[in-house]
Amino acid sequence: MEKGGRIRSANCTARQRLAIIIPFRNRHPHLNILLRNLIPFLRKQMADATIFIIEQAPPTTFNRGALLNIGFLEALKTADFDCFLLHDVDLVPLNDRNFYRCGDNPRHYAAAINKNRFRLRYEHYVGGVVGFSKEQYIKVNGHSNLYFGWGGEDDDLAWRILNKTYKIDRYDNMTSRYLMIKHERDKGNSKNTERRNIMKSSSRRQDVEGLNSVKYKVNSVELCHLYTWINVSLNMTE
Ligand code: UDH
Repeated sequence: MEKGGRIRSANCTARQRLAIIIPFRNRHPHLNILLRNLIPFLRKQMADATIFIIEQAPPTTFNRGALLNIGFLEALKTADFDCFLLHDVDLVPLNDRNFYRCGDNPRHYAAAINKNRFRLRYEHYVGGVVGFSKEQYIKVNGHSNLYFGWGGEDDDLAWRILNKTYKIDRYDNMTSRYLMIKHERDKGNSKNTERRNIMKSSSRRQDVEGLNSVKYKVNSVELCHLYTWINVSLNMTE
């Protein structure tokens, strides 16, 4: 692998350059397991992929949506990526044919998770692992930044996708299987009890709140062997 966590085949030029964006705080054992599986998986798919870990500094409550927006913006400062895989740290793909590439619509990859008995949780579920081309993510204006704590940001994203007349693409149930590494709810990420209220204004604020309004400060960027590690603080004026 190249410094900063780029994987690519020596004898094949991939059509798309992928950024794998992992929102992160205090889940080191999960990250080790994921990388041990994800790197060989990407190699088999002959991907040209760079892994970015976007770590949220304390003390603010975890905000997965904002971290994914930041990952998208920071990755683009390093290279002109075509396709963005927004990837939870605790989801290990089980089928090598779950092809990490972008197409005409955003794609929800993690449709069949062991925790949900390998069934889609509900029709518009887009949690866990979802992929966008650069144009698609800009058009939906990324995730909302308003969801601090667990829940809501993924359902808000589903509406953003559908509002912009995209479909949610998925592979079949055998292909889109994942193992979720068992865990309890994290400290600093309690259930967001306001999530349903915030969702009510989802469509109204889509174009002005999201990727184009996220506020953050980059504390450090480290180009490591397996990934680029970016530590950020939220809600800071730049
Ligand atoms: N994440 C972190 N650190 C945190 C919180 C979240 O890294 O403190 C990231 C990580 O990539 C994780 C993702 O955000 O995979 C999603 O958060 P999550 O794993 O908490 O979401 P999930 O829906 O959690 O998987 C279900 C709650 C499980 C509670 C089980 C109680 N028995």
